[in-house]
Amino acid sequence: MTKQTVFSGIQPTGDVHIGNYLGALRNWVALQDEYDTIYCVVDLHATTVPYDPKELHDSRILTAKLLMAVGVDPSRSLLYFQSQVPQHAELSWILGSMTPLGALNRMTQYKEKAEKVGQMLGLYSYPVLMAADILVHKAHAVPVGDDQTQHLELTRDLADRFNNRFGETFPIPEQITPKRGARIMSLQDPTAKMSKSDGDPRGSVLLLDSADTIVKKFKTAVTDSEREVRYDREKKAGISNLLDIFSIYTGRSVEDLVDEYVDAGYGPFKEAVAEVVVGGLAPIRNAFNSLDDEDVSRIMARGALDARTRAEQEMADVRRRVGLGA
Ligand code: ATP
Ligand code: LTN
Repeated sequence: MTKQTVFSGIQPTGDVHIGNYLGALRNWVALQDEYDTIYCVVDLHATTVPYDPKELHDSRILTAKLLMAVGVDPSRSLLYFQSQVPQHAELSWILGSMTPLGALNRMTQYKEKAEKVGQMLGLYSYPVLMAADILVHKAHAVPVGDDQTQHLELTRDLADRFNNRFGETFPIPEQITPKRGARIMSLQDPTAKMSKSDGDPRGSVLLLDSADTIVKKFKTAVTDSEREVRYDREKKAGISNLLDIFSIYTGRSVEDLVDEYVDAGYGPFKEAVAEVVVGGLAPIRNAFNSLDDEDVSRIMARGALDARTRAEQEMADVRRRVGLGA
């Protein structure tokens, strides 16, 4: 049987943090065994907010390198830069003509970002380009954190509209989110998600942070004024977030961890969480240090070549269906 296709993307907007890893990237790695996996550094998406060209350029390679360091294996997954495969932008245009403005007006990510950077067309149509990323590969499943649910819903809606109008073309893609870790919160504001664009760098633990930095970040993590370590996402968002992270990194259940740490005090509890995260990130840092930028660039160029060939086959079919065939 042919394998089903998995597609996902990450923006090269800065350093990758454990939220990205626990919510999405560890699934990217795990899915390589069973699926035909296609992963993309979505650099066109990164141009929808103000940026510095030199920084974007560096960030693309850094992100690609980090993906390889966490275990995305270019011999098993197709890995490339979105801007090097023009079929993404082409399909985005076609889907744009089928996208009701009402759907885009509801996007919470747009509202939040537009408030910071202004109402821009690229930012507004960002979810249409994301749908095109997924559909240009006829993907069946998309591993992402839960902040992407609304975008995935639009993707499914557009696939469905296209299929109804032009005939069965796209599978309706499923979202894959982990049971625990789908939304890791900021260490400084446990009511907001950990984010690359968070103003306060202490809120995010980066994959390449040193052991000292990680320990400091956990030590200063915002919690609450009680003493008891227990899980309550509403009343104890900070502690619950730390328990989630602890549980994922140790493979132990939250109940088990609460049993052990309920009366330990927040200080020793935070130290224990920091220790397992430091241990968990060490292999990623070692792998990162052994990668060479030029090799990474070569691998990405090769990936773009293969991705263009695949995407062009799908686009030839799409063009024919919509009346733009050769
Ligand atoms: P930005 O802050 O620039 O919007 P980001 O940190 O949200 O960036 P993205 O590149 O947009 O990162 O996302 C990459 C992947 O990581 C997506 O699948 C997204 O859902 C996931 N992700 C991002 N933040 C978190 C988080 N705090 N918890 C779990 N998953 C997350
Ligand atoms: N919107 C996503 C990044 C993204 C993506 C995609 C994820 C762009 N295109 C396609 C999955 C599939 C984000 O902000 N995290």
